[in-house]
Amino acid sequence: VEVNQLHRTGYHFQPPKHWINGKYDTNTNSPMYFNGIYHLFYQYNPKGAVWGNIVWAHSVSKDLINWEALPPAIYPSKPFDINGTWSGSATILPGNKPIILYTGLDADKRQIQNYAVPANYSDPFLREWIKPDDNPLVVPSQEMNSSQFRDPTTAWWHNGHWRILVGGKRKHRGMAWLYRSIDFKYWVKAKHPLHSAPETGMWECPDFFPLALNGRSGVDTSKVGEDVKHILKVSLDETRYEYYTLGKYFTEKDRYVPDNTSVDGRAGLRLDYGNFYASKTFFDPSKNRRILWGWANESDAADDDKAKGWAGVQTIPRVVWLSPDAKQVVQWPIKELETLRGQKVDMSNQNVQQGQHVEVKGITAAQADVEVTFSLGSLDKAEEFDPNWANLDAQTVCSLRRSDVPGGVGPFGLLTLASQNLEEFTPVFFRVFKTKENKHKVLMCSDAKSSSLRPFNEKLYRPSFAGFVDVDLSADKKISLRSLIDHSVVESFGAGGKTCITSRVYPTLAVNDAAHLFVFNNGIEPVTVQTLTAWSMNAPQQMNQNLEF
Ligand code: DQQ
Repeated sequence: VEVNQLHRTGYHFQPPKHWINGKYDTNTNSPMYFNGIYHLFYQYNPKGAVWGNIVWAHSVSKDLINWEALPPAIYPSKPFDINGTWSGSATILPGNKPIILYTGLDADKRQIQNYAVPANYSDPFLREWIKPDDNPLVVPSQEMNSSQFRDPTTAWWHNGHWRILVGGKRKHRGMAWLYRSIDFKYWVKAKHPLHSAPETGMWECPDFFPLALNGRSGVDTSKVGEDVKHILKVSLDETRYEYYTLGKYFTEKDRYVPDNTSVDGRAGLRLDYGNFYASKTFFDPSKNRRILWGWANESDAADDDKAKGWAGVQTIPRVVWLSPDAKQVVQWPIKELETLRGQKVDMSNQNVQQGQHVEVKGITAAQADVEVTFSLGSLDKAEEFDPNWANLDAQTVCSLRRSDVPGGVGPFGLLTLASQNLEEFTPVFFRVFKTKENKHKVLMCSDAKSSSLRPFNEKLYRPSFAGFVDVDLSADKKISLRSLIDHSVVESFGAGGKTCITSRVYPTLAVNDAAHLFVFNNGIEPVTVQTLTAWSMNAPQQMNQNLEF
């Protein structure tokens, strides 16, 4: 078992050690801020190595980095949730009163929407939650499939009514069912869903929120008006990826219409092009920001998870805001993460020629934070973007042009979790293409294919995750990359957070002190590492030392 613990993360949120004799499905339920404390609720199986028995595990923190585990907040106990307490969201009601909406599975295994409230509002940690007997609040209507109706959102208030979305599907159409209430108790289904899209299947964990058109500050979930744009994010059950659209929320009709630059379905934008699912955002009024949190489940087999006694990590919380052109969301790890930075090394004006890799020495490369800016002399040698690829997604293009395939401008980037002689490595890199219209197209990849020497016949998912990066390199010919490396997870942020990719990997050689970090270039055009700073990352502390438990 010792070997398997090599992949346990050092600074990402995982359920605490003394609870690890089971399988953890840490799909985010509902992050929330209340009276100086952040709460994370997550889906957790306390009983065994397979998915099931889902309860709402509960952890609290003062800084979103150092966590303390509390007893589960919600677990099956009443007729309206006896078969399961599934995902949901928190809302802070007027008078500073938190309330949770969650999906219960009743005796007939119907998915119904319930509420829970704190037993004692003056307990700073809100340890105990009550599920009143007037539950459920919302049941599936005749037209609905009662096993495809779940994951209520945070409520927003407008013009005398509270509103929530519940995820669902009709035939193969993904649905964001809309409900309204005056008193938060009596809910009425709106005639039309807020939004829906064909051929997307069940919409799990919908999230609907506004972002300011100017600046990076977050706004309350109920904010509407000309100075915000709305985002609708959904998690697709069948394909296990998420996408989001940006659009306009027409409050009179209670309809959301995505912008024409923003599409539903397979070609949609993603908050993260890697292993990232069931994400949720919340507004943090203490720091005026909107924070996004996702779940990165395992890429190994169920037997591996049983052997290591745990599965699933939370990504580092990210601040989200709108790009200046309002065409996408931009993300960056919360500032508080920097308190874990330890030993630091720098590199500057380092030239990297085709075929070269340069080691970044002096940090714990298995547990690190790296920020780098690459500068390119010219884009002239960029290889042509094959017109046959026009309908391929970025991931497929990356699998055709991996980090060891030489190019014109790029591939260049980082080799993370690399063994000394590169038997194993997870490259995170850019490749610049030229299109027929003489425009540049930038591909960012985080490729798990070469991440582990474990045989390919083993059930280890090693995808070449990738996304395009919407940047114009022609002006300053620079692009930045940040990677959070943590034993079995690499979370990367391209071009200041325009394209984000999380990979889960399981190296056999590149572990602990035997893991290395390199900068590399496999393109004809030389690349300069203008600046690079890398830090060893410390482990967070158990918070009860500071929090007087
Ligand atoms: N898992 C939950 C559901 C949600 C899905 C059950 C997301 O509520 O739809 O644990 O992973």
